[in-house]
Amino acid sequence: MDKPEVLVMGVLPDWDLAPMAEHFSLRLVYEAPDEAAFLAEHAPRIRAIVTKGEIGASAALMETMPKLEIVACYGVGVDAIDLPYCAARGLPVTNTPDVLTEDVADLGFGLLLAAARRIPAADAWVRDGSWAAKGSMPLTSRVWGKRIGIVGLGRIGRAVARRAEGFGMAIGYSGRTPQDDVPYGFHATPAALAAGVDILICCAMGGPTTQGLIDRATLEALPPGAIFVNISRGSVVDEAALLEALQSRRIAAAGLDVFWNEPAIDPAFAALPHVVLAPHAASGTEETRRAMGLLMRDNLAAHFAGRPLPTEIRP
Ligand code: 8YV
Repeated sequence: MDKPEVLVMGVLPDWDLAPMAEHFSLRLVYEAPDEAAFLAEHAPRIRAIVTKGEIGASAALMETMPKLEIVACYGVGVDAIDLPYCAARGLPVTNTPDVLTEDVADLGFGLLLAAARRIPAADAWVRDGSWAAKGSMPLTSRVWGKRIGIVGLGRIGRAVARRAEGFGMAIGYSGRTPQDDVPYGFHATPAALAAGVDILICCAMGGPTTQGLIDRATLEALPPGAIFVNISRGSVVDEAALLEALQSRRIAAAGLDVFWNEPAIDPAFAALPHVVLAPHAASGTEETRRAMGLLMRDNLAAHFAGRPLPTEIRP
């Protein structure tokens, strides 16, 4: 019997592609010189889409695939997948929660430390001879003991909070509802949260319900000298307002892993020396990417074996 055809939307490591190729005919759209022609050729037979958090799957794409049975996401965030379309068509969608939580929180804290303590600038200070020529680098800003506000206290937000506890920080959060199993202060809106913190970190999921959640009012509510970190989705933040706040130095520093329009991000960010940038890499350790790939493949295997899906999204 022919192997089911699977459309792979974004680059995956060989340790995932090789075992998948044993069971599926893989159609790697990212290798196609002419994407439209490639899709037109293969779409009629595609039975599964494998995609990534930042790539997703549009209704227009899925519409061209009459045999599509499942969308498996290599990532926890499914905001770029048209979930209403999938629900209407009865297509299951799976993601890779939990396995990436701690690494994403690690990078959030890493970006915070790098931005506050100016670690990239410190590195440059040593390399370019400034240390020998000019002496000590300019003073930086403390992290431990500060007030941190977490926008979105889900799995990743909670992992950030656990790290913040270790840094002796006063922890507050905003979200849809107060959570009664945590000792942190709840604020109904990001703006209310922002007014009383030194550091604001965005951990909310992406999608229509959070688009622009961290708006101009939120950024203006931050006290002067605050630090902003984003490890969720660029869409959650009013990026024009963020750039203005950074350019005017109202926000003293930022650590950003996600942006609008990745990877062709607004070049204005690269001109800001007090911003530490990462290329949407928070889950990008070998250990976590192996676990994500395994979970994504487990979901595919379960589907084609008629077994319950390990991590299906419930819209
Ligand atoms: C990406 C992510 O999926 O999990 C998510 O939602 O955004 C990331 O983990 C990852 O970069 C794979 O490309």
